[in-house]
Amino acid sequence: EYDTDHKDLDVVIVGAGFSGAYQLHQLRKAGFSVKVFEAGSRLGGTWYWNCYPGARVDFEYLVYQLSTEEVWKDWTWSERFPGRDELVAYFDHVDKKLDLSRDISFDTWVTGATFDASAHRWVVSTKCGRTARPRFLILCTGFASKPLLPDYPGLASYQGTIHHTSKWPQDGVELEGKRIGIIGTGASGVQVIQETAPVAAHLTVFQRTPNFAIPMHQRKLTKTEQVELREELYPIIFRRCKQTTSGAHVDAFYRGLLEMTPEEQRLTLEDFWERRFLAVAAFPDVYYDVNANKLAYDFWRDKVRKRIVDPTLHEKLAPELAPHPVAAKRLSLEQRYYEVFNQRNVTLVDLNETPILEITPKGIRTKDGVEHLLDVIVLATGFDAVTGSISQIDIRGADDTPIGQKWSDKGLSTYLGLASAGYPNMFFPYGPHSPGPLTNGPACLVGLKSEFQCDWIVDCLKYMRAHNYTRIEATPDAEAAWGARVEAIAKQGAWYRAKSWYTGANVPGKRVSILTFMGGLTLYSQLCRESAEDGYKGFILSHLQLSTI
Ligand code: NA7
Repeated sequence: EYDTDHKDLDVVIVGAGFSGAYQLHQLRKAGFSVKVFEAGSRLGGTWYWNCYPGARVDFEYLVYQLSTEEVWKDWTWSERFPGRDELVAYFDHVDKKLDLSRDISFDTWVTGATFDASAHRWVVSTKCGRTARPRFLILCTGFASKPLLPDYPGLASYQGTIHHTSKWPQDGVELEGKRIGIIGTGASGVQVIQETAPVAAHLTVFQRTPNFAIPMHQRKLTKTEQVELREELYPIIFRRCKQTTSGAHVDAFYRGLLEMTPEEQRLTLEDFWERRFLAVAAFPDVYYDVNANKLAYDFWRDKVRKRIVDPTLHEKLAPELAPHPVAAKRLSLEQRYYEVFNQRNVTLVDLNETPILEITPKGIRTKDGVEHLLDVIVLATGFDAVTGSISQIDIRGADDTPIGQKWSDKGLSTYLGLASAGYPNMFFPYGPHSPGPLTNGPACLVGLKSEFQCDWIVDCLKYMRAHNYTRIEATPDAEAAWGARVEAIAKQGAWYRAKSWYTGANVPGKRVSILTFMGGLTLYSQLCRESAEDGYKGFILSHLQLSTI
């Protein structure tokens, strides 16, 4: 039984965060009929779900927004790095300006999609029973929508309050005066630790690997920045975002550290630490050369140690030797994170010395026999990132293989980080093998000259409409070549030398391979454009009638 409304749809989009919202707007403008299925109750994607205390974007407001003029013209940000509530309010503004909600079905979790090769349509099913048969399926599911939950014994017996950061209750959790335990010190952990420490009766941080966090330099925006500079500056900034490797308005990379004299190194590192983008990771050789990486690490370690009063904590939070190279994991930005550990109500438990044995009804028991009594446990344990967002949906292509199975049996394979062979008429902006998760998200999705993903997809669909094509599918050869390119770029850097979500090594049992295109946005957009200009080279396009003969 198909929803009559949705019978002849051109496109179903899954997810209504930045990519889903923008994709919907652009496709509608191009005359396609589109519906969005969104699991949350409101627009915002990751910003709807991640409502834990302290959640905040770690890209600057200037670039972390849509460059669509009707949206930015009358929106005023308050802080340099906006918090979650401000981002959700921004999405309400986006919704109002672009009139998106009328085509979005909220509280609608997509369970599966199967490609009907006889009709060149997807059959999409949802938990609430809604179905649709669109020509195209666009997965705007983000890179962090499948939480990674630890499987400690006794988890179900815990009688206090326990939540993963990305599944935090929308109406909040009482934290004031509570004994709080936080497992995980990634980006989410750092933020929730900073926010919780001032209000907790006691905070226990369970750390496995120290975070190499760098200063956020957060501040309120001035009136001039908010209003007067907007008209003048934004168009320049947005144009600039399309020309940098990171999709931010400033070049992510400066000169190599090893090209400088020791004095120059020191002055430059100090300067970047105090005010610039990426701080110690802003130098290209940090990614490729162990000596440059060590210089950056030593500088970071010495800076951080100065902020921690108890010398026994130095080795835990900023060890003498780096446990993995700087920037092999995604950098986190902090605001007084290290000072938290100078507070009397905060304890750090090093899980390498005393691993967690079990969760008890009252708290967490570690290997030294201590039972840490806790009213609230926060699981800041991250995600089955990038591929997990897609493979958690039962997506079956032309030969009925679930995409998760294809990727776990044969390894991750995509073409241009946008499509996968065997899954026709399906695209995934901001997904596996694309630069998305490593760059400024909105810039990766929005292109002024159709360089980037969502606009590239709109152009592709327009091209197909103009030529009466009804099916597009990446070829296995193009996919193999893309995979080899993504792998070769990644191997030049340090990413395989840390266990992180960049490679899937953070998820027990997950096949380890680079999940993200590490070559930067400029190269990526050039390669996507070349395929399009060559009649979508690497894809096979066909007509329904021809293929059914
Ligand atoms: P991350 O960055 O993957 O961090 C997860 C943290 O949780 C990290 O410190 C992990 O330690 C720790 N972890 C994970 N599983 C366990 C178990 N079983 N026991 C103890 N500790 C554990 O996720 P975030 O949510 O912080 O950030 C994800 C991205 O979202 C981030 O990069 C931003 O781009 C936004 P580990 O380091 O693996 O030893």
